[in-house]
Amino acid sequence: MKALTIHIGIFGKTNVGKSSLINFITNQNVSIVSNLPGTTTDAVSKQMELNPLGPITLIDTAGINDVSILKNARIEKTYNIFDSSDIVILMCEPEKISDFEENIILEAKNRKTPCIIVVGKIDLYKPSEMFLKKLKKYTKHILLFSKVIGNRDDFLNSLKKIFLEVFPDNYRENYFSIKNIVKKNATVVLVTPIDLGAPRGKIIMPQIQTLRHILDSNAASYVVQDSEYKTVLQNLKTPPALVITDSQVVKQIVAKTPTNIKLTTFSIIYAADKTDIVEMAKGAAILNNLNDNDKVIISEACTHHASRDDIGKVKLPKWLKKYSKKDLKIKYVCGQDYPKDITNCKIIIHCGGCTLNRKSMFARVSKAVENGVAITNYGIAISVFHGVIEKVLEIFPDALNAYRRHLVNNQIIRCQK
Ligand SMILES: Nc1nc2c(ncn2[C@@H]2O[C@H](COP(=O)(O)OP(=O)(O)OP(=O)(O)O)[C@@H](O)[C@H]2O)c(=O)[nH]1
Ligand code: SF4
Ligand SMILES: [Mg+2]
Repeated sequence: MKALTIHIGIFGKTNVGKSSLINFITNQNVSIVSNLPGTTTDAVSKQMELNPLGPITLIDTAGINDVSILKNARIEKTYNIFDSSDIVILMCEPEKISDFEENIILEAKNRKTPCIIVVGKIDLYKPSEMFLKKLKKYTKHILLFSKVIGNRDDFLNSLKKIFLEVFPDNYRENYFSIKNIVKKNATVVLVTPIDLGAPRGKIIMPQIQTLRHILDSNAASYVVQDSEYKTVLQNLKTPPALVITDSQVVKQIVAKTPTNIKLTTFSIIYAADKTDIVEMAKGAAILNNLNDNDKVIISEACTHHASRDDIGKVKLPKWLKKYSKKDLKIKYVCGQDYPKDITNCKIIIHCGGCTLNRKSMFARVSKAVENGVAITNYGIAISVFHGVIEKVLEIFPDALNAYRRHLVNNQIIRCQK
């Protein structure tokens, strides 16, 4: 799945050879190449396997110095790709580096994204030593490229070497791992109700990924619907190390679970794996302190046709109003429409973002934090609404403490007013 691949964005002025580069790397005609500046108008992405790194997604962008009428829209779209890129490839031609390229390097730096500079068209012009020395001030990762005289294997090997430097084997070490909680041979019960919202014949992505992580921990999973949960629990000889439930039935599942058994939700596990769980927990504290006319954004990362009991459009607004007892201004956004101006917003409640990669989710969280706006996710918010947040965050003490601390802060602020 695209969201789980390493994203590599290719940026640069029009006509420098970005599309030629993606075609060269993939050995396919993924993007149209022409000598007309502004040929690539919408970003084109292509997945490929680059072993031992695994699957990667290459994204060819529109040249950011596009002079057409649609310039601004294209530039905005291209800038959005910065947010999802795990690596930025800046393409330029020999001897041509200006404020424009420096700005791309700066955008990457601001996002702590590693940058590779690819100097193209070297069959036409040979880059001078002075020029290469200048580039080294920006990054140590510099590659020379020509689609005419270049050897694909050599180029891919050099590229791979850089990718492996940036993403060493242990690069996921700092990410949350279910292994921290579930040890070898332990049992985990997963509660996945098959309700109206469940896709026909499928298990949703956060549940599949959780299953995979449990397998990686050499532990065993029981996957049950909420209706069978109690029986399964009673039949187990030893209590499970952990119960992970769909957020929508969390209240019922907590009620059916002995207090000594650890319990959380798929959304919370997903938030820990994919984004900043502490920030999300902190953000959720605001749900206890909403006032009339506060603006709340419910944000979903993909578009879908809402069902009668759609979580984002129907259930969440209902729970939110009931819990806060306030007259809130709730705005629903989806897909790429993460609102630019969020300054007047009190809290963003975001979906799990299973179609977004980790970098994009972090970018969304950072944008909220930079603007002083609280952010949380569906699962955490639902657990607040159902009064089980302390239980489901128990296995993430830092997140639980952040929630409690922020709750106290909110209450102090409220008292001082
Ligand atoms: N000689 C030579 N020509 C190249 C090389 N790479 C690209 N070109 C040519 O440069 C022109 C622009 O190439 P593209 O790959 O379309 O450039 P782009 O950066 O994607 O351009 P936009 O989509 O307009 O932003 C085309 O005519 C290519 O054939 C190269 O390594 N050597
Ligand atoms: S991206 Fe968000 S809204 Fe879309 S399926 Fe995943 S969690 Fe649900
Ligand atoms: Mg192009």
